[in-house]
Amino acid sequence: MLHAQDLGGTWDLRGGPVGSLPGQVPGCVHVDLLNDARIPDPFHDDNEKAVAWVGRTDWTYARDVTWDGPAHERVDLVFDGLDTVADILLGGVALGSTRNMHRGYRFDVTELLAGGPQRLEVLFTSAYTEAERVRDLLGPRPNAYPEPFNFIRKMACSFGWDWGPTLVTAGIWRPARLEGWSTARLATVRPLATFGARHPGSPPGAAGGTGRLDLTIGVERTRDRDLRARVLLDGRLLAVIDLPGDATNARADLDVAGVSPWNPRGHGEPALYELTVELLDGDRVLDRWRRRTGFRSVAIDQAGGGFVVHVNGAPVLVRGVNWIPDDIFPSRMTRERYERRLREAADAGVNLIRVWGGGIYEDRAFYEVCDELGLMVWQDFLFACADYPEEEPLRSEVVAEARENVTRLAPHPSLVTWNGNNENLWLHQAMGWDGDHSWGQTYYLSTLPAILAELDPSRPYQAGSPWSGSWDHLPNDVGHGTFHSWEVWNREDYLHYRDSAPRFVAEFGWQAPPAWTTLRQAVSDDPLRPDSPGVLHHQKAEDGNGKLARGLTPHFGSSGESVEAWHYLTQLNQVRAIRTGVEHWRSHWPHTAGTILWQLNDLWPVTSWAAIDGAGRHKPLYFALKELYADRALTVQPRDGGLVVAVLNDHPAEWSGPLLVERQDSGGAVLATVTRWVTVAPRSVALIPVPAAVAGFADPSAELLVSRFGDVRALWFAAEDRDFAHDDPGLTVEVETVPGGLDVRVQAVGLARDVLLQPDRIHPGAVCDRGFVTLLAGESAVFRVRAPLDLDPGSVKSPWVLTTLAAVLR
Ligand code: BMA
Repeated sequence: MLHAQDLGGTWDLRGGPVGSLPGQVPGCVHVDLLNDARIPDPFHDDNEKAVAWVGRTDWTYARDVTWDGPAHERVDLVFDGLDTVADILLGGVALGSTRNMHRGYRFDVTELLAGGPQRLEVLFTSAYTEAERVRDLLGPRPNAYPEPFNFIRKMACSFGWDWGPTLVTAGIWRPARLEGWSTARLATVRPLATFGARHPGSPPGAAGGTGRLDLTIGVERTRDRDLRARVLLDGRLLAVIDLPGDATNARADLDVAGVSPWNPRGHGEPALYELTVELLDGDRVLDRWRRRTGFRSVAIDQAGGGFVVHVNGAPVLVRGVNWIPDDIFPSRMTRERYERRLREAADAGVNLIRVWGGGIYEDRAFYEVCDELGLMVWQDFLFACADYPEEEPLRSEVVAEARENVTRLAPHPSLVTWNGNNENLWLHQAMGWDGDHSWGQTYYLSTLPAILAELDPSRPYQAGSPWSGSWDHLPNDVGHGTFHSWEVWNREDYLHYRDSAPRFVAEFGWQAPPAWTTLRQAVSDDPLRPDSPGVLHHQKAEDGNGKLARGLTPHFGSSGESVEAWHYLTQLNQVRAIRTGVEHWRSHWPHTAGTILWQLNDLWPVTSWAAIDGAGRHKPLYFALKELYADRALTVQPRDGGLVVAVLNDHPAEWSGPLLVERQDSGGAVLATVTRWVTVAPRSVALIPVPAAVAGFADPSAELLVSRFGDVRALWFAAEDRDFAHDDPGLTVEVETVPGGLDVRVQAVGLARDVLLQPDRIHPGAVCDRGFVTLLAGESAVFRVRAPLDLDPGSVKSPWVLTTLAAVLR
């Protein structure tokens, strides 16, 4: 049986001016330097600049290795990931060189280790050296940022992005081990599991159906011999596959009766099965591979320019978020962190995560948690915002990396679609990045589709995001395929989200600063201002603060008297913007078949489009997402010169009941009212016109529409906040100490708009269960504040803990 010996732990790290220090495997130099107090925290103030030398330095990780396992015909040295440019030496003998972070490497070290312990050295050359060498060799290529990330196969955003620092690290970022084996080992196992797919149109979605398992096995041998592979599903024998003589490949296409489908969230259970493949020599198990997989079929219906994801034959409204690496040093990620972040997404109503192309192919744990949670994954191939050369030495790296990751991720039912790149087709066209150079088009339109046709025909592929399906239309065409909505944030106002109904919105976003404590802990500016140096250093977007300020003016008239007011208003504006977009687009389902928010998470403390900040704190947007991405939601929308109530029912059951629409004044007096019985079919939207008598505001500065259906409600204001009379809502606040924290009951006499409780201002470890809450006259709400230690009930009265819009604007 194959025997693995982990090489993780403490190695010797050397490089540059620092001499020697402990280096962790898996890990990276920045984290090692930080742990050994050799560099300041690069997340703090502008220390990012002070540590820039680390990325331009060469580093060596070394240790002694001995094979401690049982005697075997072969011993391999295996790296699951090296970041990035490395020469590997064992006992002074060169094993090979690497230049791709997104691949694994394996070296036969049988003879070198036969004689006892040897020194293993991994010599990293600065990624800049290699990227600049390749750039000099192939000639420059345009890209969106002034760093050479498109000349090296390394996480692009480690070179900085419009939400991220430039921290170009190096290291053995994924596990390393020795593997001893004899006769043969399983080199690849590639299961493509679909549900009811043998006859297209056969019953979808139902339990107890037939799955199909298209299984390909690759073996590496030391000797020719008749072998077999035994395939089990949850312990049930599915097949025995022969690998006669010198065969290194085998394939089986199996019907699997009596399985339940894997379904995305909101569409049934995500059934998973344990798939085991055992490589046998007679009755002896040589190697064993085990993963959980699931049976589901995926298609994207692009008829008429649309982009509707179908899983198991049923259309799925995509409520998505874009995912960036959750840590600028991805070797720091743990299964627990993935689990926490992905559960947060699921709890917010998200059903799809897009792994963005400037990051990484994530760890197995990421996809396993998505499998379990029923979160669909859209995986970009790793190209973003640039022209990418198609020549060597990059081309063969791209091919190798794609083949390896398509194979590695094949078992995961959560992975529903592959995407060629982020914005490269669009930017090349829209920016006029012409010139006499290769730029990546061949990868997206031919290389990658050919690899998928061979290795994974079970999943749909799009050449890019955005992409209209062909060059017949511009890549970012609202009428065809995927659309990235960025003009609204960059140049317009968020009300312009309503100007069009794209077929699928794969990116859109609005910035806001992180939680107050996250900002305060990252930036020591005194006084802290929206434009003080540290705050600006933690704002990476071009003219980001200008856009934030210009975004506030049409709605609030000012950008806040104080940094606290700015912080409150920009967070509120982020919520208003995203609410405007999502509610508008959801009201156009199925024409607009989904939205993918830019972005769920951050990888350091920064002002960005994220819903969860770099310290893991929830911005108010996170809580708004729960409403926007709920199965059932209500919104008032302008349509054809009037108003409609859009009843959004992304639920398998019909939704019916009385729809009440009232016009009230801010004191709660009902000025006009209408009630109508409404029935909304499953997975659909009903648009109910609001009669002019109700929709006709007499005094927009003091009136609002309140519509109620089931247990949800929607508010509509005819005036912008700058023109609204923000009277004192007359709040009463009662604080009760309860196990684990405080329950804060807030009661309003009059309309209290956008009440916000910022728990981190009570204690850095405190959390709250809601973001902005608007109370109508006479209403109350309870904010549940929880913390790992006892909280002082009096702290709720501290400045800016509990705030209303009226208090900020008056
Ligand atoms: C798109 C994304 C990212 C970027 C975001 C915000 O370009 O794909 O590259 O961070 O917009 O500008």
